[in-house]
Order: sequence, then C-alpha cells, then structure tokens
Amino acid sequence: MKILLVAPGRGKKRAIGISGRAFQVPPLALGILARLTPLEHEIELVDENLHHVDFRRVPDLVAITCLTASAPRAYEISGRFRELGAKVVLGGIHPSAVPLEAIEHADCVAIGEAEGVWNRLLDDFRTGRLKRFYKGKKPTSSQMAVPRRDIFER
Ligand code: B12
Repeated sequence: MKILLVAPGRGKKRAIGISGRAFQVPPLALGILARLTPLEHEIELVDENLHHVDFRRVPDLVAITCLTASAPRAYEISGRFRELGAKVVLGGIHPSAVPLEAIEHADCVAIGEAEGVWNRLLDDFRTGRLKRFYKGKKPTSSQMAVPRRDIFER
C-alpha cells in the first residue's frame, strides 16, 4: 500500500526551499507515523515548506498533519486527492480540536495521539472498513514512538 504523509505549508511560505526560511523544523508527527507504519507499506513524505505536492502521483492513502494555521491548506490538499480517488486521513491538533469540521474535508479524522490508533486505522483501510473517526489515548512514555528521522531531508 502506498501512503503519502503530508505537512501542509502555510500561505505564501509554501515550497520556497530551505534558503528562504529563517529556521525550518521537521514535522515530528509524520516521523512518528512513519515509525508506526509496518515496513510492508511504502511511505513518502512531502513537507510543503520545502517541496510541492505532486498530484500526478496518487497514493492509496494520504495522511495529513495540521495545526489551525495550516488547516485551510490541509483541506485543499485533501479535496484534490479525494477527487483523484485517494482516501485521506487528517490528524494533529486542529482536527483533534474540531473533528466535526475536519471530517467535512476528509474520509477519516484521527483525534489525539497516533500511537494506539495508526495500525488499527491502516488495517481497517486495507480491509475496506475505514471508520470516520479514531480516538487515540495518551500514550505512556514507554508507548511513545520515536520519530523516524531518515524520512526527513537534512
Ligand atoms: C514544538 C512546537 C513547535 C515547534 C515545532 C517543532 C517541530 N519539529 O514540529 C515550533 C517552535 C517551530 C512551532 C511553531 C509553531 N507553532 Co507550535 N508547538 C509546539 C509544541 C510545543 C509541540 C508540538 C510537537 O512537536 N509535538 C510532538 C508531535 C509528535 O505531536 P503532534 O504534532 O501533536 O502529533 C501527535 C498527534 O497530534 C497525532 N497526529 C498529528 N498529526 C497527525 C496526522 C495523522 C494522519 C494522524 C493519524 C495522527 C496525527 O499523532 C502524533 C503522535 O502522537 C505544541 C504544543 C504541544 N504541547 O503540543 C505547540 C503548538 C502545536 N504550536 C502552535 C502554534 C500556534 C504554532 C505556530 C503557528 C506559531 C506561529 N504563530 O508561527 C507555528 C507553526 C509552525 C508550523 N508547523 O507551521 C499551537 C497550535 C494551536 C493550533 N490550534 O493549531 C500549539 C498547540 C501551542 C498552543 N497551545 O498554542 N511549534
């Protein structure tokens, strides 16, 4: 299964490259999703602050992380991929705070932490039983996944 992980850009700052930013940080939530994803799946990460999303390549599942500031762009990306036939899951602080708004723009909303729900969500998707909402509990420190850093550009 092909899974695209997306960190949406904000406004005009999208995809201007490393040199254009005062400082740039990797989207840790997506590193965690990558760590939790079983190795049989193919994952790709696009951080829109660095690169454009290529809508010509349509994965099976698109997972988008978003804050309130990036929610409008997250919804745009989600809408385009859904038109192209991909399923989209939204997660992060904004969809967790307003899941009923977020579900209007996606097939599925992950509320709270990814640990404990991501693998169940992937299994449900694979077997055609994706639910509209998944609610993650606060993980204990030993359950917390360490972000996979190899998926980030230096
Ligand atoms: C560190 C931090 C930063 C760092 C980011 C470092 C980094 N590497 O990303 C810096 C200083 C750069 C930063 C900047 C900003 N931040 Co900040 N930041 C935080 C802080 C303290 C922790 C965020 C973090 O990295 N958590 C660890 C990651 C792993 O957690 P997470 O993203 O929540 O992801 C988990 C779940 O949400 C879920 N999940 C997330 N995405 C997805 C997606 C899917 C598909 C699924 C299934 C699950 C899932 O699973 C993850 C693992 O369990 C939070 C406060 C907090 N305690 O959360 C504020 C916070 C996120 N920041 C906030 C804000 C407002 C900003 C700025 C907009 C400030 C500004 N005015 O510029 C910018 C935005 C930067 C951007 N990305 O565009 C607000 C967001 C509020 C909101 N409603 O959106 C927060 C909540 C602080 C607050 N209480 O106001 N921030």
